[in-house]
Amino acid sequence: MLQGCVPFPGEVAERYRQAGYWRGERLGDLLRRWAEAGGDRVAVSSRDGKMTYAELDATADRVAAGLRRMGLAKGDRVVFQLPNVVEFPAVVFGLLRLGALPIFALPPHREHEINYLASHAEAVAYIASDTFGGFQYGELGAAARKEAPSLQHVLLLDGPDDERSGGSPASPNLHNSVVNLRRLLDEPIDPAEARAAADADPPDASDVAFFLLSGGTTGLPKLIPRTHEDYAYNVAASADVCGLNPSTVYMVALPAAHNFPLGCPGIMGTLAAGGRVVMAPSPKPEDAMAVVEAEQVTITALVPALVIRWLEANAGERFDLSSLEMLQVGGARLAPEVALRIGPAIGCKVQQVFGMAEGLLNYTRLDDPDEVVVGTQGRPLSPADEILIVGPDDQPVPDGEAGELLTRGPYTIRGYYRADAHNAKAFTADGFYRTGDIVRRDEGGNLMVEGRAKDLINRGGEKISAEEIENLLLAHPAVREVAAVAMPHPVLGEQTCAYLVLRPDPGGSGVSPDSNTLDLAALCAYLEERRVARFKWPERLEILDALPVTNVGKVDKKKLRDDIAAKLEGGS
Ligand code: OOB
Repeated sequence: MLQGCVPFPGEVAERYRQAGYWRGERLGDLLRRWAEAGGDRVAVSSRDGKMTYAELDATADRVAAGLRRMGLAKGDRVVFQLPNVVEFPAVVFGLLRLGALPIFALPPHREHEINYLASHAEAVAYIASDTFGGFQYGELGAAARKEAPSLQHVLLLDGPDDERSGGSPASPNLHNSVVNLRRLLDEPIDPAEARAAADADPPDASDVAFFLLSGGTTGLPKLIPRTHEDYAYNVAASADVCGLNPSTVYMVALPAAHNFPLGCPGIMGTLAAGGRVVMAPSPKPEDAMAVVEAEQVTITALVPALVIRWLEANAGERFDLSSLEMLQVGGARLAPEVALRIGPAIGCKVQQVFGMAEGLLNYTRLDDPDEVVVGTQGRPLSPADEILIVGPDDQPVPDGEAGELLTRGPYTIRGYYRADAHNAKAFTADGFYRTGDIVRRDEGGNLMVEGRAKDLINRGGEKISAEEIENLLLAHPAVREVAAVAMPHPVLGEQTCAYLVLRPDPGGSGVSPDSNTLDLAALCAYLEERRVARFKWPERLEILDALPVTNVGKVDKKKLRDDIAAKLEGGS
């Protein structure tokens, strides 16, 4: 097991193997099996191209072989920021075969996040698209290379190529250069040779396969190490519960690197079932619905904010969405009123998914009655998922009452990567993960998410750590105190409101003389200068003389949340 990760205890691992949850499967080998079964069928497509199962398998080998020639090896960490392109699965499976560990960053992440990931994990490579959504990701690679001495390779899909003048990926002087990823994907090398190179030094099924990012409640995002066999189970069980089969056409509308579209059942579950994955360029209603119509999509996953946008865009009337059998909704609270509108407007079934990158997945089932699908967030995927609902004393609350959800199971991590101090708080001594979600359970075992004990803002499914924003804003010379809280938003669910106390005498204390005029635009400019992902920027600023505190002296965030909700309610 990689240093800095917390392994499952030996006897627990043994139990999961005995019970058949873990089958000693490596994700890279699974693709071989799927390719043997699927062959010439299309595995993945986008408006830019497609790959059959056989092509996906062979391309993953070429990527692995090319990366190995560049010097990458088992256990190396790779910051991975590809958007929803048709090459996404091939590059991921290439890394998985090599045993190199992608760290799944999201397209909106900028230098602040990427530099941290590269340094914290001592990544050796950065992989992204050259440009996407008008942004040049090469800049992030170059910046990360300055920040993280470990980072040797920047691979950009369709980007510049330092070696274009005749070199090959085999050339050792590729170190410290920018490489066009396309060259690895298309390298004319013998398939058997590529396969031998891909499989030369395979990882163990119990090894970490990749890192997902946690929404994070502390200053910086935590890395979530998922193993080959835990994720193989996550994917297979999810595909099963969602009834995926060879006629499934799954559209990736959310960022492919997020756990939900990646493996719940998502891309990997669709491939496991022999179906077809369609990469949508964006989740915007017009773009995504045109893809549903053109590709005869049968299932997709959205966050509630996007569902609302689809409904507002009159999805069902403007596009033929009759192929769509099921809409999975998760990542944030789905209001029952919204859930009820989906069937009539879009003509498909709804499945609520309450999941987390750390592991535990809850799904409403395909044959659940309407009141369960509309009114609950489903029940655990696995019979081996252990659920505790506890009060502030960590003792279970009486049946039917709300408390914090703790969980343990065959696909839930036992610790974050390189985070000993945080792990001591985020996990109980006997290995339960403290989800920070306040839930209630009905007699059927279905969970209802009632609130949150953790200090984060859930902006349409994108998680923002309040502490991270507070630390950033505290570094501003005009800011003395700050509290970031969630404010209600009709579509996104929540947005960030920053409450600030300014320094009394900016002039006298040596800070910039205009700092007492601090407004939202100035604050956002400040965060932009620090290259912080835009979704984390506060969308409202409130200036106070002092922050309210509780009787133990902590900032009273509940009071602030109530204050901003009341202001919005009152129209100010
Ligand atoms: C998914 O994963 P993350 O890691 O981005 O966020 C997890 C957190 C949960 O702890 C919970 O606070 C919230 O997001 N959440 C929900 C929810 N699904 C997630 N809150 C209310 N209702 C829901 N249905 O968000 C994620 C991972 C895999 C599948 C689906 C979602």
